[in-house]
Amino acid sequence: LGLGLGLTHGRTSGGIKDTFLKRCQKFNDLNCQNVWDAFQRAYINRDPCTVTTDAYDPFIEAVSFKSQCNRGLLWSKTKEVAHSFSQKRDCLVTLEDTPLGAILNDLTWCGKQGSDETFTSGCPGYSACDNNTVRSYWKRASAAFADTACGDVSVMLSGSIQTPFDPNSIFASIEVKRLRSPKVRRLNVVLVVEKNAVTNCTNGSLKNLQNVLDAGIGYGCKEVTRDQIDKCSSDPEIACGACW
Ligand code: DVN
Repeated sequence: LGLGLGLTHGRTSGGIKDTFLKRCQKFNDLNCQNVWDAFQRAYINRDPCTVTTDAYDPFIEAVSFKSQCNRGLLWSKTKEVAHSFSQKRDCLVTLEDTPLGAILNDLTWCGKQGSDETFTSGCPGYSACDNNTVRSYWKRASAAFADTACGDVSVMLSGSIQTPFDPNSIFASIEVKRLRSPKVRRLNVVLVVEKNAVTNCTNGSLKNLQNVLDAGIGYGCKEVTRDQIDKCSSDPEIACGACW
């Protein structure tokens, strides 16, 4: 295993570049070699704990975004259910359905001082340091995605935890702050309640969410079961607006 793949020293730079380019090429309007070059410039030859969100600005610019009026779907602690819905129905779009999210979803990468390579193992863990190469990327990409939101925005939160609106999440600390009235009209919380639900739309953290929303942005919350979401994902006859 790993023979010929350059894995001996934790290097799979061929591997991640191939994955990156393959994913990128699905988006026809991108010059993927330029996009890869801009991406690499953020972290190459740097200590992997010193990559700031700003370092990704040139990459973000190279991958321009369409705005997502009335279709933006944010999520927090609901990664799997949010994507299972957005991948089947085109009425809601997550960051991971756009190039910035799709190209890097589930990948790990970092650089090293004195090297021009991309490493995919031996990188510091997500919470190991503030300016973590991968975490800084998701913060920056999430900010860019939230900036494109307009009209009605949806967010799937989890009813299986005590604090569905977690102040430490990217949703709370980055995305919500960038939703501005009047461009964004309303935030609709879809609180995903499974059999093990511990809370509902009266949850205290959701009160905090309403309090931090920009004045003028409307708010709604609905408790929706996983079954309802799955039914709607798999039945295109159900109008999206009637899903919940
Ligand atoms: O709205 C979404 C989307 O736009 C996104 O980029 O930001 C929002 C989701 O971020 P969030 O609000 O912080 O939600 P989560 O569920 O707390 O974390 C999101 C993701 O960050 C996780 O799914 C993790 O990705 P992974 O490991 O499944 O590829 C990652 N993450 C968070 N904490 C982590 C972590 N990865 C590793 N270790 C951790 N401690």
